[in-house]
Amino acid sequence: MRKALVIGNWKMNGLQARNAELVAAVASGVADETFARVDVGVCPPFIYLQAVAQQLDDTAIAVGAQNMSQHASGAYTGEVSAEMLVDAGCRLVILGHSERRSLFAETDADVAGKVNAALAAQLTPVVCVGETLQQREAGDAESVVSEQLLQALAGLGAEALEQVVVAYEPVWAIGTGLTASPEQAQEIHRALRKVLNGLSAEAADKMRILYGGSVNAANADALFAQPDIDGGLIGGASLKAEDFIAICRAAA
Ligand code: G2H
Repeated sequence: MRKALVIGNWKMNGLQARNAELVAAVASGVADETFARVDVGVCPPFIYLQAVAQQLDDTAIAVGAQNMSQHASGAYTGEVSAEMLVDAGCRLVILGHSERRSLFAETDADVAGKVNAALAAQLTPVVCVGETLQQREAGDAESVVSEQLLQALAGLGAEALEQVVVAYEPVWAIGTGLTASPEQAQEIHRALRKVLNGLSAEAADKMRILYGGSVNAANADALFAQPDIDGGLIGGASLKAEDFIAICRAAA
């Protein structure tokens, strides 16, 4: 059985005082036994990673970054390496989020390079894939996300694959209030599991595939009830402790 995982992607939101409040509320909200059945993570902006990691030091909540460089070190102004993230207390890193792909021109090859760099530093990569509305309407959703996944994971063996988390985030559902129906999401999750199965049957069964895209306290239960949905990557709703805790409870 795969253990559920819920990760908050704060995107470019929050300042120190607000972060400290949010983190304290989430930490106390997910402290009881029910939540032992779900892994929880939060991904603040780079500059706050260390402070949040320190605040969560004595909890089970993992801290992650929203992006990183594929390079180990050197003349890459403005970039942050996997090793630096680990040094700051991170255990996770979101890679290939559609906002990175569309706003910052990240390619599948960039994502693959980052996945390898993250694994080499023992960081858990959370690899995002998702189709645009246009691609879905053309009937290409499954082939688009399958290809993104294959490219991101190219060359990885079973042992490495088991360290990877996949997140299906339909671009048309991100921050729009539109959510894929549980059935639509399950259909793509099943297809992604099949792709993983083609890479390693053993790993595919263990790998967690999260759903992301306007998940909230009201729709989380039905999404997480689907057999191939192993939790969520939560944007807007992760900025409100009460909502994020409710979503974690739905996954537990
Ligand atoms: C998708 C998601 C979190 P939201 O980007 O990664 O954001 O829940 O706001 O749609």
